Amino acid sequence: MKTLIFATNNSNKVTEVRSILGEKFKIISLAEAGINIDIPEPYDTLEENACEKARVINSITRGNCFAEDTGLETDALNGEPGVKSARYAGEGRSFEKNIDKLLTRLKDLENRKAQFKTVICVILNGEQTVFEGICKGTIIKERRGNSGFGYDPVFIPEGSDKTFAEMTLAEKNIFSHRKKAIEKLTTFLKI
Ligand code: ITT
Repeated sequence: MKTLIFATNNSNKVTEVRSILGEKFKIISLAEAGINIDIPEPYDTLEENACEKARVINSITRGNCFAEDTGLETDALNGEPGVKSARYAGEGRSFEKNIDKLLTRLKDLENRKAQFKTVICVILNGEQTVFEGICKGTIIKERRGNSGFGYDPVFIPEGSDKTFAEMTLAEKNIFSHRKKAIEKLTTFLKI
């Protein structure tokens, strides 16, 4: 079985990607690789940040790896929180405070359309390639559900009436931005 290091400190992402890949290939998280660093996300685009994370880990391990950067983009707020999704309400990176801020900013606005966008950057034998996955949907006014992470309790994907937080992982994977990006990665890796 092929193995790849997943350059993330977000254990929810690791769980989701493993559930998407099944037995196709083995993911090694940073914790499992014994790497304990806060990977920088200094740029204004998801692609640049995903590639920065992958490059940092590639330069430490000298091995094949991938990273992803994900953002929630709302129409009414011109793409906010976007690339700042993790730190929307400040450096504490609190999922709860981020949702509170989003709901406050969208209060009284009629257009609730939004999309999740995941950009994956893989470095294979020193070469960098990028893939994207998008999931369109709407932001509801109050939280529903306890599964998932981040903005899942307020996001309903197109084609469903449940929030991501009301779904099992398998259900989320039917719609998910991350699933779409990972499928492109597996096609590229021919596995
Ligand atoms: P790494 O950089 O270590 O991978 P992170 O949590 O900082 O972890 P991002 O920079 O991609 O990852 O942050 C995106 C934020 O967007 C994340 O912290 C969540 O709040 C949110 N997010 C990402 N994917 C999500 C998903 O599938 N469902 C809900 N919220 C999500």
